Amino acid sequence: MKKELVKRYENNPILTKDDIPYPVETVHNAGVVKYNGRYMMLFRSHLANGRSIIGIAESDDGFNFKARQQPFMAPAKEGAFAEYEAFGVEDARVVFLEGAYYITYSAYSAHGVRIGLAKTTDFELVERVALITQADHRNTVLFGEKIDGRYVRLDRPHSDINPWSIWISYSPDLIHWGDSKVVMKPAKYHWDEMKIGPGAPPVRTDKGWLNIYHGAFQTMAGAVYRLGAALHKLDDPAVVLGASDRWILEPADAWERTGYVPNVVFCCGAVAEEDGTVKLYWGGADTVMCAGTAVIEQLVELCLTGGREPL
Ligand code: BMA
Repeated sequence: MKKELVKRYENNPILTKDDIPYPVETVHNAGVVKYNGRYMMLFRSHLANGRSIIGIAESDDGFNFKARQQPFMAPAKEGAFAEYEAFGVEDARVVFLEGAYYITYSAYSAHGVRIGLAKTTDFELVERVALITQADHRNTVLFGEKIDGRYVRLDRPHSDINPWSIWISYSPDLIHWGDSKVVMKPAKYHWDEMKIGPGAPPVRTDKGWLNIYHGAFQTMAGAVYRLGAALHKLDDPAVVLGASDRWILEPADAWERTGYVPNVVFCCGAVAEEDGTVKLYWGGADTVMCAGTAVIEQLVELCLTGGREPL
């Protein structure tokens, strides 16, 4: 029998548009973090105009979520952010860092897509901090601690010469970023050959930072989005210690295979538990939210077994 690396929760999908108290078309690509022992989920929803907002749902067990009455983030109405969020806010990742919860999200506008950084301490008030990339960047995840005195992020710029790869950047203040360097590229004729991008904020393990990333493969029926795993060196995450040759999750359930965008599993959140497991959260077909559990040690071993060169 094929080894199941990610065990799907038996009652998937865990959140759908029918659970949301205001009109939305989809519920997907959510960042999840623990706050005061509870799980906070920041999920993306398409509105019926095709643009996205971010809602919030809460849970005691990480599987049964209840959405709040009001959205959490909608495009800013004034100031510098309004111009760059006019087409919507998408795919939030959230990480606890030095006493606050930082949210990186995609800000869409006529100028392209760039990354916004927002902050909350109570999941009631959310404060915009800065726009931290130019266009065309998406999928930016912050590490939950400073490394060698600097803040660190993985991100995913795009260019024709070097399509959709994973880069690393550093910052003294979370606002100004630089020293950027490519760390992982799509692999030729591999399940992730079309594009790759960071998924959940990296999970700290004793052997390295576990990076759950997404990869896309172009087929005659469109792209298939799957999840993979890579391990980055703890004190120098620009070094990829190993990357799994095989995917760890692919679209299989009916709600992952059909929906707003068919054949997509897309991860923006992972919560490491004290028992050595990690809860993974992914959008199914850009339509619903799903969850599953994996054993961290198994994912780490898979990365270290390697088989896929990072560059
Ligand atoms: C990517 C992003 C994600 C989405 C995925 C599949 O390019 O737009 O938000 O989940 O495509 O449609």
